[in-house]
Amino acid sequence: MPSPFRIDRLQIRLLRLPLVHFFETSFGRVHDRTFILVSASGDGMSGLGECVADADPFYSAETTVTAWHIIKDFIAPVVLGRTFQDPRDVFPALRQIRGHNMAKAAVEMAAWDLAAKQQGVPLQRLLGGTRAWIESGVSIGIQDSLDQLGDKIETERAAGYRRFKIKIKPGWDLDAVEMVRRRFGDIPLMVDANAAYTIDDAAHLARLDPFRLMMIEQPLDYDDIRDHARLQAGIQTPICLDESIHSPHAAEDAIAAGACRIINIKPGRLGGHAESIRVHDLAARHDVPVWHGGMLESGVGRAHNIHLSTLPNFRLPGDVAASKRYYAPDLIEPGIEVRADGTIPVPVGPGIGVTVDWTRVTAVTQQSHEMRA
Ligand code: OSB
Ligand code: MG
Repeated sequence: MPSPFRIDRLQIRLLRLPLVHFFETSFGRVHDRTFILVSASGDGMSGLGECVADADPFYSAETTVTAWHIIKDFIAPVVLGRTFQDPRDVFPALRQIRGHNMAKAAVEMAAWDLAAKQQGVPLQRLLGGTRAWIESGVSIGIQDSLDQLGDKIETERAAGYRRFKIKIKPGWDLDAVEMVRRRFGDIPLMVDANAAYTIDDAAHLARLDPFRLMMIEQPLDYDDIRDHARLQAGIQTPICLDESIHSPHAAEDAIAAGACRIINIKPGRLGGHAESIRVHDLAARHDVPVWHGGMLESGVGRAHNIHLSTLPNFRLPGDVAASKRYYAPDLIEPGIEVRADGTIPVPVGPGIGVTVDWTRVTAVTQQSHEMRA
């Protein structure tokens, strides 16, 4: 049962970490990630949250700079010195601030970690998750050649991953999928377009149907529901929405409209764990499976994602994979590892249950700001 906790100190740090391998989506290629790490303290303990906003407003409207501003000037004054009965009360307390879900989520998730640490229980216990492990899949970016894509899939298959997602865009779609099916047969395969198409591409996207993909993720615009419903009516491949699902309300609209058959949950996009649980529960009531997305998180955000992924309607392998695919070294020691059977064990310590390498954090910190009640 939740017990009250007070936040009397917030620290935000701007970090920059180089990626092990570049990551390319339909909106561009990145070689490193800049993000904000939030530390929320109370009663001598601290919780951590990671803000998934990027340096550029390409996946979402938020950026590291907007999130820094919103956390410092608007979220901190609301949460500092305040006693919360339950971490579920943090998101509603920020209701006056419109949007900025990624900024809110970073603070909200730090509050969940703090609350779980104060109670001495793993975060999954507070979230209502039960499984001791999660099923892991990989998201593979657009490569320089189809051969390079094939080789990447080969490597990830050998590592045991249970589902393969490839990024697509106009000009890198049918040929890529055809190559994967020819080279790897009937592996669990899906594609993610990150909003690269329009409804005028419906006939083109229908040509993916014969490849029996698990799903196509976010083919159309980031805030669209209506055209996704029209597209879904005309293709067999199930549509999964990512960018469009920014709230439980949006999820309800999407399900009601028939715009998707599967939902990708990212707590950063939704405003934190509490809102993610609401979307998870809503989807379960409609028999819509969910899976956990990823935002190239460091070990801190990754650990949060693992705990959330243990709720029962996370029925498909997610994008939560091993640290070493992204950062070497990661901010946590040891990093998140995937077992040979493609599963990741849930960290068992209090809170997110991972050990942060503070020397490493300090080495990659570009800016830091502390706020007290
Ligand atoms: O659309 O799921 C996405 C990464 C950055 C921004 C958006 C997305 C992604 C990924 C990578 O697909 C998921 C991961 O491996 O963390
Ligand atoms: Mg996506």
